[in-house]
Amino acid sequence: MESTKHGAAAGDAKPPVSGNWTIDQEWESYSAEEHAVWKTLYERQSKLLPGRACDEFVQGMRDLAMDGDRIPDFRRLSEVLEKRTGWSVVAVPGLVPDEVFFDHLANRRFPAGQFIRRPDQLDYLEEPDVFHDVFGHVPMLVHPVFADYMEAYGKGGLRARSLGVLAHLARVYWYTVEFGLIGSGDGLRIYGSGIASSYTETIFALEDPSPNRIRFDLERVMRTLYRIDDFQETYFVIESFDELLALAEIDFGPIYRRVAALPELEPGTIDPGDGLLHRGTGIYHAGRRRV
Ligand code: HBI
Ligand code: FE
Repeated sequence: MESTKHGAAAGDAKPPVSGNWTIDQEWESYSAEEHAVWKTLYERQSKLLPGRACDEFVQGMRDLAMDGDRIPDFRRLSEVLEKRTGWSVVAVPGLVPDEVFFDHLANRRFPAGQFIRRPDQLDYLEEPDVFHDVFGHVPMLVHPVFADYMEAYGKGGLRARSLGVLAHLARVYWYTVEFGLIGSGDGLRIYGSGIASSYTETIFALEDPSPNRIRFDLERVMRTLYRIDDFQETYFVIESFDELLALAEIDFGPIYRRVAALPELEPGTIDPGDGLLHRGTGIYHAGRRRV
């Protein structure tokens, strides 16, 4: 069947999905309203992040030369990335199955949601859209060490899945790639995309007294449950991106076995062995639980 970009009847038809779930971004088909949503989000975050996101993130934004006026064209982002780190950005309809997701990462392709949130969803949605994926994730893929870590995560994901321990590895992804903080000479900075793509969580993660901030420790993180529907109760802090990439050198096999024998930790728990940087007041989530 012919696809049409102009027929009103085809307005909500999704592009065809291929074996690895990629679709055409169909950049020319975004409406003025969709570009306007990007602009609102982009302008808010690009003002907020300098001095809050780590320098590597801000530098990545500059190198990509994203434009506040338009949703970026993945072909252009990929040209920049391919020269820098050999990554590319491919379009997907939304969440894809774990093995598909990992296979893309293992091959240095970042699967980015093609759609953009509606104007009434500016602050929160669960499916990754083009703003979260492109604004939040792609700047760090310009950084060679982080780019290698992401590939290693894809490879590790395929392995973890075959060992039946994906939940443990997914927590590492969550608390690093999505919600990670990093120490700098000037205090804590953001590198996690779930924080960097959210106005309210940017402030909460760095400045609010409520959440715990704890030194990253691999086994500790593997044991820690997380929230997908609200701000995190705990953020884990790395010292450098080399610390992350060093994880790729470790054999996770024995670690998965050790962790399986230990109890899981609730998102807000503080454990006696923690490198506690800030003991959260917990007020934010306590308030939410009462209502
Ligand atoms: N699909 N598009 C997309 N984006 C993700 O971040 C993603 C996914 N599928 C699975 C997944 N993440 C996670 O569940 C894994 O990291 C475990
Ligand atoms: Fe994400």
